[in-house]
Amino acid sequence: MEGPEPRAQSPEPRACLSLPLKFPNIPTHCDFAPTLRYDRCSMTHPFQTDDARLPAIKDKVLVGERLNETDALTLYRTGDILAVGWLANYVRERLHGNKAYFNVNRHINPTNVCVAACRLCAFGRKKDAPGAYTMALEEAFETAASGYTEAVTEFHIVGGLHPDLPFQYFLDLCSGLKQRFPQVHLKAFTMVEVAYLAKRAKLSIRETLGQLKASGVDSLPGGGAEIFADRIRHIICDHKIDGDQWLETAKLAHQIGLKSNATMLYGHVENDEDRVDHLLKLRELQDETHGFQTFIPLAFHPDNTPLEHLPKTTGMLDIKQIAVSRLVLDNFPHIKAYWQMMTAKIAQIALRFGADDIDGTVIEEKIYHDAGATTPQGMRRKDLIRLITEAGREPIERDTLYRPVTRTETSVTVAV
Ligand code: V47
Repeated sequence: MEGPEPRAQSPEPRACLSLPLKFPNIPTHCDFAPTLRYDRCSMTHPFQTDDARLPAIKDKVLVGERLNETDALTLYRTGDILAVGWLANYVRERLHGNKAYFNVNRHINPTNVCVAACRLCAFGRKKDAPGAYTMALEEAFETAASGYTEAVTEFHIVGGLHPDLPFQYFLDLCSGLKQRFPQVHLKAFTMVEVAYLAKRAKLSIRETLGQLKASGVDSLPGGGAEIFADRIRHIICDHKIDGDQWLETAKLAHQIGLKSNATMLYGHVENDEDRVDHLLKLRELQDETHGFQTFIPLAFHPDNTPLEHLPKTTGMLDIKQIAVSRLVLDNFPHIKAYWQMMTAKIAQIALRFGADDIDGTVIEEKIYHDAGATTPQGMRRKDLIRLITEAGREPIERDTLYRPVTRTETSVTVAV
């Protein structure tokens, strides 16, 4: 029988976690004690496929050999999702065993005013359009505080490309948040926003990133990457920086010590070759910088966008996208099944098809909900734990840098 050695049993499930007393309105003990419902996930069944192209890929995966463009295209095109899932799960367990990560975070979108008018987007508005908003700094600080009840460890901050807000607004936003919430990690501004801020402030990208870092930015989210191929970018986001500029900005961020994530928007007008090209470009940059932490495939949500005639992605494509990403991005530590985007149910299944992370509590998601997402806008910590536990995985609360977070009755501690 082929496959990994049977794994040692993981430790017993931890006792019920407690929450800090300094946050009112929360019971001191959560009412859900994680129990593992299924046997732990050691893969006892052999690899099987009736697709003659897959055994050669399996041989590479088992010895840790890098997959090439043809392999990646084969993985997209095969109908044998279970075989692809077996391979992705093998890699996922080799890297992370039975652990599945989540965090307690809050999204803050300071403005939805955006000059870009991307066809993929339902969130951005012109300055005077109905529904356009821009938070005053105090309002942004209040928004941050209103999601703080579960002792958030991360603020995820992204917004539109506002034509008038000065660079100083963003620096003050970050320094103000750091002052008020010193222990919260600021994962802020996509490469697209950074490039736009640099242009408006007439600074180099490196200088812009340096000033953002000095004001409190700790890392960058992965948004705005979409699909790097020009042909597709012209259709879905023709006013954004191009793929090379996105990659160059990420490289500069990594060079000054800021980690980042990376995304890929799929399920619109791209084809398999475009997806593979995107993954290989990310893999190439990661070989150079090792600055990416997590890859997050994002399923296109067409509602309320100029592309709303396009069909939504299916569960099968979402799962396959996770699995192929895990297999091709061999130098990315983490693959995230973002539950808000793919639904909690599919994200849970993805934990057995290559994903090791499901993102966090989020609290107030706007970008996907403007585009028709039917998921809740946030999830409680205990529900994330339940989701992971019911997938037979061991829930690990992490901070943005994947350090384990421990909660006691009086504190939240990050292992450094
Ligand atoms: O940049 C916008 C995408 C991104 C739509 O780094 C859309 O941990 C689908 O990047 N349908 C923002 N996608 C979200 C994002 C993200 C989310 C969660 C975690 C992290 C992380 C990053 O959402 C945008 C764009 O690529 N997007 N509109 C839409 N209609």
